[in-house]
Amino acid sequence: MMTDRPFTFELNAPGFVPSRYDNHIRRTISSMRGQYHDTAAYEAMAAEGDALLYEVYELARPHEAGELLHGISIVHPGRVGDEYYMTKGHFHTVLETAEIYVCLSGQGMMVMETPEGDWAVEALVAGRVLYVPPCWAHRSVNTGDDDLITFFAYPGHAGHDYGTIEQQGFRKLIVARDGRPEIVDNPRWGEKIMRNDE
Ligand code: S6P
Ligand code: ZN
Repeated sequence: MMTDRPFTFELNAPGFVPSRYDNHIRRTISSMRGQYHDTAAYEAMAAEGDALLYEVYELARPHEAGELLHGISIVHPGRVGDEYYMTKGHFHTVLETAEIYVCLSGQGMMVMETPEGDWAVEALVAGRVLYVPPCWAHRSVNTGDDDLITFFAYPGHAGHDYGTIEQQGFRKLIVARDGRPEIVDNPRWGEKIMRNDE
């Protein structure tokens, strides 16, 4: 087995962009079709151009158990209708894999749920560490006026299952009510389950 040497990198650049990274992922409005509950607001915004909603800087490591995939996630501030800019969100393909987030800057919320329908929302503020246990899907939501910046690390063999969330979203949405973030039920959640029960 090849043994890598230890390495370091800095997060000193403006906006916490890592001093070294291997992948820079940019997710725009067109990659979020079907994710925002206000479809009219979504279509109006998408028609104006392909706005950048969030970015991820990844350090490439082998996708193997024992490795830790890690990097910086930056969700820009903004809204589609009354819903804040957010990541797609996902379960890990290997469901029993955890993830750790450290909030470096900004204000937001991590929306989480399990396949059994249990849910949790934790506020993200600079200096706060969030442990996402195995089996919890996770989505970062920027509820502030500045970038929401987090450092993340998760097991190399975890993989990403986006499809489950794409089908019905998360159980809870974070929306602006009188200028403040509020947790509300996602009207679309459970549709699939109801159909399956018919
Ligand atoms: C990966 C980890 C983060 C997200 C990033 C973007 O397991 O949770 O790196 O990839 O925050 O979110 P998403 O849902 O588009 O991958
Ligand atoms: Zn993850």
